[in-house]
Amino acid sequence: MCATCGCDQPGSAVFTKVGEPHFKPLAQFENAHHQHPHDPTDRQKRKIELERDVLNKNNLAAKHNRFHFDQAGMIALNLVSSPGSGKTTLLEATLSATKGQFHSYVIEGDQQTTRDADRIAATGCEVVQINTGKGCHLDADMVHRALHQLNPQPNSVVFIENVGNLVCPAMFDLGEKKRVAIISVTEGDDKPLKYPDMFESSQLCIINKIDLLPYVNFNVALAKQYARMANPDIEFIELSATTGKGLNRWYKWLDELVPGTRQNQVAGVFADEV
Ligand SMILES: Nc1nc2c(ncn2[C@@H]2O[C@H](COP(=O)(O)OP(=O)(O)OP(=O)(O)O)[C@@H](O)[C@H]2O)c(=O)[nH]1
Ligand SMILES: [Mg+2]
Repeated sequence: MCATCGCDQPGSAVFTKVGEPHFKPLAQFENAHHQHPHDPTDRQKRKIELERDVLNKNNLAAKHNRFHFDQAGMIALNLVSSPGSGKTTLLEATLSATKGQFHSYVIEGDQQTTRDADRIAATGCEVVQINTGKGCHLDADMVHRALHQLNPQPNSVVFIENVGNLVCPAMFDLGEKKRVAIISVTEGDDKPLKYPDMFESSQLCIINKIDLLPYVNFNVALAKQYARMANPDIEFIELSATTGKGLNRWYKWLDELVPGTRQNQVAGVFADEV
């Protein structure tokens, strides 16, 4: 995938063969794979240094973004998940329910197409789509450039929908106030166990598509337990972005983050449950 976050580093991958009988290799092959030196070559070292530089550069750009967000009283949220967990659906519901109650802007990240940006624009919200091409994550500089196009007004909320990927976006700080990891019940309850970096770096975990719980094998308590192993402080909200169940908890969470902007005005949008 990308050469910047290290996911293409052969040295960083660990291969474990499970369930295979152990056997001793024939003596003549025993050292066959030890022909090359163990030290990384100069080329590899340069690549690792370059990647470290890229992350340092990203951290500086994220700091710059955060400074401007803070100065303007803006709240930036970085929505991360695997593809199809429901990021855009949740944003559509949120933007429609909160319309006129606080100013929102959206930055959309996808490899290709403006499909998500078109969906967001249909709600009446201003949106910029970033197509990352071969890239598998947004970085802080992309967000910075998108912000210059959006020019959001002070005291607004900027939702950033990251590229669907539970791995690489974890490494790239965008300058956001909070990172929101979304998993859906169709993905399996072991995702936080298998992709811990994302949950370790997120403050909120939304468990989406709970309307499908009767039909899938997903143990909510176990998923939470796995996420807490990565991050004991992580919060959870269970919801269905399509039926609206649980959305009030998400709106309350937003309210607490954005004091003074909504002031309970949205209470009643989904008055059937809190
Ligand atoms: N049943 C059910 N389906 C949902 C829910 N939320 C989203 N979906 C469906 O899941 C599919 C993917 O939703 P999206 O919102 O496009 O997911 P996404 O995370 O934005 O996807 P990418 O941008 O491709 O990563 C769509 O068919 C949605 O209608 C939900 O709460 N329940
Ligand atoms: Mg989307």
